[in-house]
Amino acid sequence: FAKCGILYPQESETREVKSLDGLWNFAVSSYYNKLIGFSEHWYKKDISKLEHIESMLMPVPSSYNDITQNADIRDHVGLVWYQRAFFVPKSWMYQGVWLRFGSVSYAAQVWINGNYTMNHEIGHLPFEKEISRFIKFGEENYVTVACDNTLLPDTIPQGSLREVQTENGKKLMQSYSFDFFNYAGIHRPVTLYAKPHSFISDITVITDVDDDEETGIVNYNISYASNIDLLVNVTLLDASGNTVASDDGLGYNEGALYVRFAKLWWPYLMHPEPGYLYTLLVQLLTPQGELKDVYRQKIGIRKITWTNTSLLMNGKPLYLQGFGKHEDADIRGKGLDLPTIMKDYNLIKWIGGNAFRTSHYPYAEEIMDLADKFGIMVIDECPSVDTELFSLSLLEKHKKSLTELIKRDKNRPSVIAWSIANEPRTQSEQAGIYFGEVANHTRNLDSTRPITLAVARGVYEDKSGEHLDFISFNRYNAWYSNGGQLDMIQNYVISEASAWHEKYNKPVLMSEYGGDTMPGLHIHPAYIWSEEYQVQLLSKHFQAFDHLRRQEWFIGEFIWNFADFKTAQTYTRVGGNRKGLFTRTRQPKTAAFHVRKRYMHLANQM
Ligand code: GCB
Repeated sequence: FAKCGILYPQESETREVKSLDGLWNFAVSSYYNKLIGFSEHWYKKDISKLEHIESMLMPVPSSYNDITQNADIRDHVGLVWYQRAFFVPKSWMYQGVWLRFGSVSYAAQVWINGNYTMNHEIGHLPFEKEISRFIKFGEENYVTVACDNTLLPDTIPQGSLREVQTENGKKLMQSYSFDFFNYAGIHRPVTLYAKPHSFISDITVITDVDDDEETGIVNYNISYASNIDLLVNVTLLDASGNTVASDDGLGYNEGALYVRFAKLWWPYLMHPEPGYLYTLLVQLLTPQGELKDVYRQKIGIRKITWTNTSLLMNGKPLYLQGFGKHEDADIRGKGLDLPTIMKDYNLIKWIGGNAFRTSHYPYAEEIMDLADKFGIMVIDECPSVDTELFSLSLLEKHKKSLTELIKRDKNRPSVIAWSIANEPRTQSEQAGIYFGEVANHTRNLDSTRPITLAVARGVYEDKSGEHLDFISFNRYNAWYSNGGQLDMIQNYVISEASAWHEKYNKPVLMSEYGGDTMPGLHIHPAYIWSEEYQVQLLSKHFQAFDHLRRQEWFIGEFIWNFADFKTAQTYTRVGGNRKGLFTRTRQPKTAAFHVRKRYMHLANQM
C-alpha cells in the first residue's frame, strides 16, 4: 500500500493551522514576454508594484479565468503570478512550519521570502513542504506562486500549442480535445500549519469485516518522522466519541483492532445509517510518555470485493446509480466552493444517487470528506483524459498522478474503485501495453480496490479491458450516433453491454450516456436538445438497464452529467456542455424529476 501519504492539515493538541486563503496580488506574464517574471525576479519583488505590468487582486481559491472582464485573461496560455503577505506567530518557532496547497492547476513553483521552496506538476492534487528555514518568525513574510496552465503532449492531461496570427500580431493558442474548460489558478485552499519536529507522517488503514458480518477489523500502519524511536498509540472512537478498541498501549506502529458488533460503512439508501465513521486517534509518545503528536483520522469499516460478475460491499452486491460530475461553477470555475459542494450533495440525496465518478480528475479533499460522511460511493479518477499519444515520459507522469491520488485517498471508505483514465485511444497495441503498466502500478499501490477505465472505443478494437477489474463504457446513443433515433437506444445498449461482458468476462458499468438539453426548450414529439428529448433518451436507457439488470454482471448506470458545465468554445456547445440534469446554477431540468423517480424506485429494491 502506498506509504508516505499526505495527511490533511488538521488542528489538534499538537498542531495549529492558519489559512492563507483570501485576496492575493496577481499578475499575468504575456506570451511575448513569457519569462519576464523570472528575469525581473518577481518572486523577490512586490508584484502589486511592478513597472509596466498591471497587477490586480485575485481570490484564492478560485480559477482566475472568469474573474475579470478581460478575454485575454480568460484564455491566457502560460504563466500567471500570485503573491501575498502573512505573519507567522513567534510561538511557532519551536515547531516545523509547513505550507500546503490543496491544488494548483496546472504546474506551480513556490517561493517564500524570495527563496525557491517547492514545485509541483499535475493539477487537482495536493503538495506541501516544510518551510521553517525560510520563515521570519513574528514578522511579515511573503509567498509567491508562479502557475503555468500550459498543456503539452507529455502533460496529464495532454494538450498542444500552436502559434496563430491575429490582428494584433502573434499569439499562442492552447488546444485540447477533452470537453471541459481548462480552468487554471490556485484552485484549492492554501494552508500554513505547524506541527512538532517529531510528527505522525502517515496513516494507512485497511478495514475488513468478519464473515459473520459482526466483527470489524481495522488494520493500521503508522509512519512517523523522528530522530529517535517513539511509541505509537492508537484508539478507535465511535461517532459519539466512545472508545471501542485500542492497542492497549503496546506502542507498535502497526497492528489490528477488532471491533465486535461494528457499525459498518454502508452506502446511501442501502442502510438506515449510511456513511458511519469512526475516528482513529493516533498519538505519538516518547518512551517516557511525553505526548509528541496527535492526529485524528476518520475511517469507515467496510469490505469491498469483486468477482467476474459483481462488485460487493460487505458481501452485498452493489448497483451504482449516479452520474459523472465536474468541479465547475459560475465565476469561480474549478475553485473550491463550499456552497456549491453542499448544494450538490443535497441534490444527489434528493435525486437518490448513491455514487459518482470524479470525472475527469481528482476532486477536492473537502468533497471527498463529505462522500465518506454521506455514504456516497466514488469512482476516483486520475487526471488522465483523452490520451492520444503514448510515450514513456507520459507513462511516468500518469503513474505519478495515481501514486499521488492513492496517497491522498487511500483511507477513504467512499472510494470503491480507481479509474485510471477517461476515454484514451485504446485501440492500439501500444495503448494495451501502456494501460497494462498503469493498471499494474495502481494494483501494486492498492490491491484492495478494483480498477477501471472509462472506455469510448468499440468493444472489438479495445486493448485495455484485459487489465481492468470491471469495464466502464461511455456511449452516446441517439446523440453523437443516430441523433434523434430514440427507438434505437435499447438494442444498442443491451448488445454493447453484453458484448463487453462476453469479451472480457467482467462486470460492466455504463459510465456515461446522455444528451444536451436547453432548459426551457420544449418540443413535442421529442426533438433533439429539448427537455422532452432528454427525458425520453434517459427513459429508453432505463428500459435497457432494466433488461440488463436481470444479469448479475451489469453493475450500474451513470448519467452524463450531473450539471451543465463550461467547456472550450466550439459550435457544438451552447454556453458549455448542456447534458446536465441540473443547470449550471443547480436548478432541475424536467429530466431530474424523472431520474429521481427511477433512483428512488431502485433504492427500494436494494
Ligand atoms: C465524453 C467525455 C465527456 C464529455 C462527453 C460529451 O465521452 O467523456 O468528458 O463531456 O462525452 O458530452 O461529449
